[in-house]
Amino acid sequence: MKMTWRWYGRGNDQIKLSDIKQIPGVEGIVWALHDKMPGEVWELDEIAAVQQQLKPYGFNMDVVESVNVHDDIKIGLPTRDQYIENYKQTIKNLSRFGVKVICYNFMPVFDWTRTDLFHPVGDGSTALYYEAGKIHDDPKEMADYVMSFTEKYNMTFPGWEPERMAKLDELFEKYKPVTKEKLWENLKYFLEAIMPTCRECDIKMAIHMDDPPWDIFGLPRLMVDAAAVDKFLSMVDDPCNCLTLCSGSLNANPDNNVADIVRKHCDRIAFAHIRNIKHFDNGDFSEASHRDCDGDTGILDILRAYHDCGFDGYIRPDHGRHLWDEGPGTVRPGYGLYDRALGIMYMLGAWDLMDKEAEQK
Ligand SMILES: [Mn+2]
Repeated sequence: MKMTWRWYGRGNDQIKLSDIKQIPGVEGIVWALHDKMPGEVWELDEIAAVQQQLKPYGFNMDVVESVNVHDDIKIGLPTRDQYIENYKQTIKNLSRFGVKVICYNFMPVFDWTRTDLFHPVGDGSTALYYEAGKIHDDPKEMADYVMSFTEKYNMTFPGWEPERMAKLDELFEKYKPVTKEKLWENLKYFLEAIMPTCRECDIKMAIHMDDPPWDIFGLPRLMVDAAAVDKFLSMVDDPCNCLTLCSGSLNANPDNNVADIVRKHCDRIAFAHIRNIKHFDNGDFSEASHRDCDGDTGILDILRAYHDCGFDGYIRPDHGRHLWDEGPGTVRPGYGLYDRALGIMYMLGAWDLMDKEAEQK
C-alpha cells in the first residue's frame, strides 16, 4: 500500500507540506484544485503549479480528490455531454502529470453530511458528529449550519460551494425527476463515456462511498452497501472503473462489513480511506480515533483484509478528531494535523507487524 495525505493546497490549508514531510511513511499528497467549479476543465498550468509546490518535498501527486461531477451529469440533462467532454479533457490533462487515480462521488446536491463539526468526544478533543434527530425535512437548516462555517472562517468545503448552495431550491427542483434508477443510469452513462479516455490515460476512476450511506432529504443515494458495490462494479466492468472504499462512510450504517467488501473486491479498490465510527443506539454516530477499540468499524479487520489481499493501491487516514489547539478557525473539520498523523502511525504499526508475521511464515 502507498500512504498518502489529503492536503487542500497552499493558502487553503493551515497544514504545511513541511509538517506533512515529518510524518513517517507519507509518499503522496492527495490534492485538488479547490477553486474549480464542477464542470470546469483543469488547465495544464494550474496543475503544473501544484506539481511545483510538491516537488521540493518529493511527494507524488498520483491521487486527486476530487474532480467533482457537474449536477447536469447526475441529473441527466442534455447539457451533460459538454460537461463530460470537459471531464475527459481534465483526465487527459491530469495524465500528463502522472496522475493515476481520480476520486469522485455521485451524490445529489450534498456531499458529506454532519450536524456538528466540532462535537466533544469526552477527552477534550472534538470530532464530526451526526445527530439523526437533527436531520429534518428542511435541508436548508443543515446547509445553513455548514455554510455558517464557510462564511465565518472564510473556508470553502468541497461539495458545499456557496454558488451551488445559494441555489438550493432550484437544485432540489432539478433533481425531482431523478429516481434512484435514473441516477444509476446517469452514472452508467457518465462512466461509459469516459472509460476509453481513462484506459488511454491509464487513470482509474474511484467512486467514493456515499456519506452517510442512506437517502437524505428525499434525495437518492447509490453507494450505500455491499449490494450497491457489486452492482456498480458489474454495471461497468472495466479495470478503470474502481472504488474509493471509505470505511467510515459505509460503516455509518453498522450493518456494512467493510472487511468483507475488501476481500471480495480488492482488485477494484484504487484508493482506501480509513476512518473509525462510533455508533449510538439512537442512530447517532461520531467519528473516532483510528484505534480499533475507539470505534465500531473494525479497523484492524479491515487492515488485515487489505494486507491478506496484497493491496498495493493508495491509502490515507480519513477524517480525524481535532486535538490540542485545533478547533473552529484553525483547522478544517476532520482534517487536522495530529489525529491523522496518529492514524498513520497506527496503520503503519499494524501493517509492519503483519509484514513481519508474513515473512516469518
Ligand atoms: Mn472518505
